[in-house]
This record gives sequence, C-alpha cells and structure tokens, in this order.
Amino acid sequence: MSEYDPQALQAKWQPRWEEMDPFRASEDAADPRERRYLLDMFPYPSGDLHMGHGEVFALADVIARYWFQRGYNVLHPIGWDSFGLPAENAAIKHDAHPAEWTYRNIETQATSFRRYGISFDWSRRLHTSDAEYFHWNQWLFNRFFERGLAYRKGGLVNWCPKDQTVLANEQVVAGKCERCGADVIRRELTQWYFKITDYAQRLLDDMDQLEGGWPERVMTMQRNWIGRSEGADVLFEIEGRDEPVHVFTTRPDTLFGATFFVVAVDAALADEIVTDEHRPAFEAYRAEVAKLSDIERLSTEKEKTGVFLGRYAINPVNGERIPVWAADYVLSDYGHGAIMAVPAHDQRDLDFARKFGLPVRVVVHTGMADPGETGVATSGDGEMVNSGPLDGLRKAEAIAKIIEVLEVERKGRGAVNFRLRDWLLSRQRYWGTPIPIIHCPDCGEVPVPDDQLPVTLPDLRGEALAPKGVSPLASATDWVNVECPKCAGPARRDTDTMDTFVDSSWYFLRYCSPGHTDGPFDVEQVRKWGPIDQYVGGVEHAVLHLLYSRFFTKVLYDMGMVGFTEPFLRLLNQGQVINGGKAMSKSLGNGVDLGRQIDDFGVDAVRLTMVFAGPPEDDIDWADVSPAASQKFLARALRVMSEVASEPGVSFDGGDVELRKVTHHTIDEVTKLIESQRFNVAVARLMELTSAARKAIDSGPGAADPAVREAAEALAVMLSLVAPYTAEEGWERLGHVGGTVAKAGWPAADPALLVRDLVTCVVQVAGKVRDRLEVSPEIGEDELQALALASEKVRAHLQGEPRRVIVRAPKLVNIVP
Ligand code: ANZ
Ligand code: ZN
Repeated sequence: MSEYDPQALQAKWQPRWEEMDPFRASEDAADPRERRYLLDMFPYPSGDLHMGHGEVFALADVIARYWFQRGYNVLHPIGWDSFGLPAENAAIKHDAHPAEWTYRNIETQATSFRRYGISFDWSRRLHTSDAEYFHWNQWLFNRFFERGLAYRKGGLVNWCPKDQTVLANEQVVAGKCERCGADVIRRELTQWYFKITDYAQRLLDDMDQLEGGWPERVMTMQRNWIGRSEGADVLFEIEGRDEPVHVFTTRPDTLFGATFFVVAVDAALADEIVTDEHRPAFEAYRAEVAKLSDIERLSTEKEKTGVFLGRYAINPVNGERIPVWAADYVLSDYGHGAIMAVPAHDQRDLDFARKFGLPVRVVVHTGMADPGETGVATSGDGEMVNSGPLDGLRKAEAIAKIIEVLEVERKGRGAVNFRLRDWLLSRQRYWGTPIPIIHCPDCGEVPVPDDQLPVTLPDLRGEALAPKGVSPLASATDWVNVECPKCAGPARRDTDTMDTFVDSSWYFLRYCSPGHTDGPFDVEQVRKWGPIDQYVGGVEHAVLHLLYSRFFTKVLYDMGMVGFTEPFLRLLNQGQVINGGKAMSKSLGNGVDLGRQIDDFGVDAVRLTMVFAGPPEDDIDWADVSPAASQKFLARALRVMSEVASEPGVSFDGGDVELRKVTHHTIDEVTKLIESQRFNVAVARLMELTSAARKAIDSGPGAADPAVREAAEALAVMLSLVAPYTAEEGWERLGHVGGTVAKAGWPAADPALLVRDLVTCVVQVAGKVRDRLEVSPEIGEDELQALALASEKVRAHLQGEPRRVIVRAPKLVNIVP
C-alpha cells in the first residue's frame, strides 16, 4: 500500500475499530478521569446521510476525539429521532408500515456513520420510535399532568390543511406550514398543551448561565421568542357591561392620550359587546379576517381595517368616553386581546386613526412634529403634557407615577407580559407517541397508570394512515375502547399523538443510561454526566428544540431528577453546505451526494475538506473547496509517517532542534486552536508541520533523525481528530502495533522548545537611538515600554516623565521627551 488508497485504508481499519470499540464511555462510578459529554443533535432518518450530516458530525468529532486524546472519560452517543410525518407519508404512498421505512433508513445511516469513522459509543444507541423509549415520554407526560403542566383546552389553533394536523405557533413560518409549505388556517379545536408559560421568566433568567457559551444570535432568538414586555394592566369600563375589561400596555404613561379602544375582531369580547345595529358589518369583517395569518394581520404595510362596535369605553383616569372598535391588528391571544389606542405615540394606532378619522392627542412632548399632521407617531422620551398629574414628568417617572395612581385607585397595576404561548402538544397523526390519557364519561381525563405503560401503537398501515382530520388512531376501535382505570366503566383512549419535539426534549438524559427500566433515566448517571459540555447542531433549532429542552430540564429539576437547570452549557451551530452560492436543492440540480464524495475521495479527504473549509459557523460552498487537494495533503502526510527511519521509543532529545521547535510550536498552537474551535486554522498548522518534516527528510537531517519521528508522531495524533484512517495507518507504519492512535494521548509542548530566538528592539529618544534591547518576538507592548523606560541609557536622556511613548512591538520604542 505505497500509494494513498483511501478505500483500502477504510477496508483495513473499519473492522479493526469495530472490534476494538475504543469510544465506549466508562460506566464505572470510581473512574477517576475527568468526564466530558459531547452531543450532536440526533439525526432524523429521512434517507442516507447527506452533506449537512457530513459537516456537522466531522466538526463535532474533532472535539470528541480531542477529548479522547486528552484522556477524559468522554460520552459521545448517537441515536435517531425516528418518529414523524415523512415516515407516515411514505407508508401511505407505498402501502407499508412507517416502521419499515424508518428502521431501514436508520440502518442505512448507521452503516454510513460507521464508515465515516465518527467516535460514537454505539452501545448507547437509541431510537425514539422504540417502545422502550417512548414509554418514558408517556411517563413524563403523566408527571407533567400531575403537576398541572399538561392540560387540554379549546381554542383557535393553527391547522395545516395538507398534513391534516395542528401545528404549534413555532411550526408556522410566515403563515405557512413549516413542513409542507401549505397555507395554515385557524381552526377551533380542543388540544393538549404543555404549560411552558409558567417557566417564561426562568427561561429568560437562566440564560445568564449560557452567556459566552452560546452564539449571541441564538441567545437573541430565544429572548425574542420568550418576548418579555414590562408595562401595566389597565381596567377600562365598557358602558353597559358589568365587568371592566383589561388591557395590557407598555406605555401606561400615555393613558391620557388614549382616544379610542380596540378589541381583537376574533376575541369573544367583540362578539359579546357589538350592538345589533353593527353586528352584520362586524360578522362580515370577522369572516374576512379569518383568512389571514398572524403575520399578515400584524404587517405594518397592510392597510388598516376595522369596524365600529357601537359601544364606548371609559378612560379610568379622566372619565373620557372613547369609541370601541374591532380590528385585526390586535391579536386575540396576546395580552388581553384588547388595547387602548394612543395614536400620537403608536404607529399602528395612528394609521388606524387617520384611516377612520379618529382624534390624535399628543401627551409626550418629544420635540418632533405633530403626528396628527405628519402621520409619524413619536415614541421617544420627552415631557408629559395634557396628562393631569403626569404633566412635566419624563417617560420613566410618568410610568412609575401612573402605575402608583392606578394601583391606589384599583384601576390597574404594573404587569409583565410574555409573547411565549403554551406548547401545543397534540397531533392528529399516527407515527408518534400516543398520549397516555383515557377519557371516561364519569371520571374525565384519567392518566394511564404508570404500570400499564407504554401505550403502544395499534398496527395500522398504508391507507389507514391517510389524513382525515381526526387521528388515524380513532379508527382502531379495539385499541380505542378500554375500561376506565378508575371506575372500570367504558371509556376511550385519547387518539392524538405527541409532537415529536417531546422526544428530543430529553433524549440527552436517556443516553446517560439507555437501558434503564425504572424510569426515563438513572438519576445517578445523569448526575455524573450532565449537563452537556458541548452541543453541536444546526441553527434551524435555535428556537424550538432548544427552548423545549431547556423547559424540560427545568421541570425535571423541580422534580428533583436532575441537578442542573440548563442542559447545554456550550452550543456550536455549524454553517450549511451549499453549492455554487445556493442551498442544494432538487429543483436547482446542484445537490452533492455525500456517499459519492466518499467513494471518490475517501472519508478522510471529505472530513478534512469540511473542517478545513473555514470557521465552523460559516457556510461551506462545495464549489469553492477541493477534496482532491485534501486527498493530496493526506497522501503527503502519510508518506512522511511512512518514511521515518528511527525506531519507536527513541529519545527525541538529540534530534534536530529547528524541526523540534516547529513541532512543539505546532502542538502548542493546535491545542489552543482546537480549544477555541478554530479547527480550520489547526488543519493549516498541520499542513505546515507536514511540510517541515518533509523538508527535514529531504534536505535536512534526514529520515533517521529522532526529530523527524517526533514530528511524524505528533502529526499522526493531531491528524487523528480530522482524518482518522490516515492517522491510524501512519501510526501503525510508525511502528505502533495494537491499540489505536485515537487514544495515543495528546502531545505536550515542551516550554523550552517554545522560546523563540530573541529579536533586537531599537529604543529612540527624541529621534536618536539610545539603546538596543534583546526581547522575545512575542513581547507585549506594555512590557516592552516598561523595559525601554527602565534602561539606564534611556534614562540618561530623559528628565522626568516622557510626553509620549510610541511602542511598535517587538522592534521599536520611540520616546518623545
Ligand atoms: C398603548 C400604547 C401606547 C402602546 C404607545 C404602545 C405605544 P409588546 O412590546 O409587543 O408587548 N398591544 C397590547 N396587546 C396587543 C394585542 N393583543 N395585539 C396587538 N397589540 C397589542 O407591545 C405591547 C403594546 O402592544 C401595548 O402597549 C399595546 O399598545 C399593544 F405609545 O398600549 B400599547
Ligand atoms: Zn371512569
């Protein structure tokens, strides 16, 4: 095997690694090694692995393999997120069972992963569609139910007419179904929810723990999704209605500027208070709005629409009568579904007022032109006017003052509002976790007792799974009709299944003890392994999956089952693999197949190309990279390792000092680069080391010099993070038999060999050279300035403090006396 033949290397080493099984995490509680938990977002088995998988798993494996080399006890598990719609759609199409498609794809991906050489602990493999996994989704559901965190309510929900199922708000993107792109409509349905809103404040507060560990943009997306607003709840009387109505406002200081009142057109309140005279127009308008998505409704570009309801509200601070309108720009499920409109200081209110000829009253003097004339609302700070007791105050003072007044008069209070909604959990599809509830006419919602879990799926396939607006499970009458666990009377199983985001909200805990049978996970094992040190995956999960996992972790913390409140301490979002400047797609025909790339260039060259392409967060344009060049480099590296002519175990001390310095500088730098996740630069350093060793062999001290062996061994170990096959082969050719380079141990840089030769620094005073200092090329500016000012020769030409010191480290210090 003199030429570089990647397929031969793979055929040789893959079976040996499988025999060695070197990446198992130790279960031994007495294992003294420091532990590390690395997690890749688990794949969905949609077919074989694609280029995106190739990238993310190659990147994460750099970290995992580095930790193995450092001697940590590493947990690096793999599993499959194997419930979900595509399997079901494939089953309908091919008259099959979703499990067939699912498990076939899982096997395909598993085979590809093994070839790809990722350092997984295969013994912990899990599939969320296995009953031994989803059993615990149900068990957890029961615990949430007991705590009042799982509940059913009726209401308007997002409905995908194509997939025939409800969608969480999070799964609606710009008014369309995230999965199939169909226009989402609103439907009135009774559904299961998780009460994530109870955790809104903690989901925000605990983000302090993630500062510096998570990408800033993901932090922002999480914060925006939670959407905390501070302000006040204000009570308005509606003439002729007994109960006052709440509004939420972030600007209670503008209360004296409220000139009308708006109720969401689809809120129950609008229907209740509209007068008979105005009802026909109201109902017609409501029917129009029902066709719009929230995004469209809230768009500031859209022309404002609305109808007068024939009623008046009373401003609680000045007793003023203001007309009540219904409009679509107020949403029924935010705040209280009604607002006080302050057109002078809120643009949407102003647009509405101008459209319908409603008055505009300025109450904050900001120095800007009159909004009633310009059509531009002013939202900045200023001096309060036309506002009774608030006149003369600034915004912040006015907010505090009005809240105080409202609280004293019991007409309102300070309030916080969140944009976050409860998590809509139930789906009307088959291939998911059955919700473990039995509906009894006498006892109501009765959880399936823990000792009767798991509730498995009835055996349905093909046409029986076709969407019909109710869950396919409803047609399995034998399965549906059961005895009530409480009263033994006739009852029915809940026929909905859980959102698959439930599965991925705690899988990382299951990996700590995948065979556990007494609960979702072994609390002791999670105490040992958790939280996850490094999570790696796509930014498309920046909101949902991460938010849900964080929520689950907090609930489990409250249950005393985990000892931490945040599951993922660090997060790395890799970029995408694109081609020719565009995302790969069937329609563009610019797809690149991972399997083909591996066939053509070998696993290592593909992995190296992924890692070398740029910073891990950046997109990789496959049109701009060269797996062929990667392959050439690997061939060069292997040749260097093959040509070493000294024996293993030789002392490096007598080796060529120049090459030794290069080797130790490389070790030092690569260590820092890996720690700071600048993997591409680390690869560049390994390329330089390879060239230095090549030169030493060809035109330096020669292949038998111990320094060449030292360089080649360091290269093999460091290269094993990126190109495991080449490194393994090189390690063997270096004379190391048995074992694997993956566990050879990370090389240590010898500080004595890191000292660079000194450079001469010229010190000038008033433009004349007064001294020359021998300094390290890495010297800092402050240190160099201090050295220069301490020089006797320099001091002789200075009286007192110099006026200026200009430092150009390491070569020049210029002192202006
Ligand atoms: C009066 C006011 C005056 C407002 C002003 C703003 C500026 P965020 O930051 O999103 O929480 N609002 C309240 N409930 C609403 C609903 N269901 N649909 C649409 N808009 C609603 O915004 C809160 C502000 O959005 C509230 O403060 C309210 O308008 C509006 F100069 O009240 B404000
Ligand atoms: Zn009953």
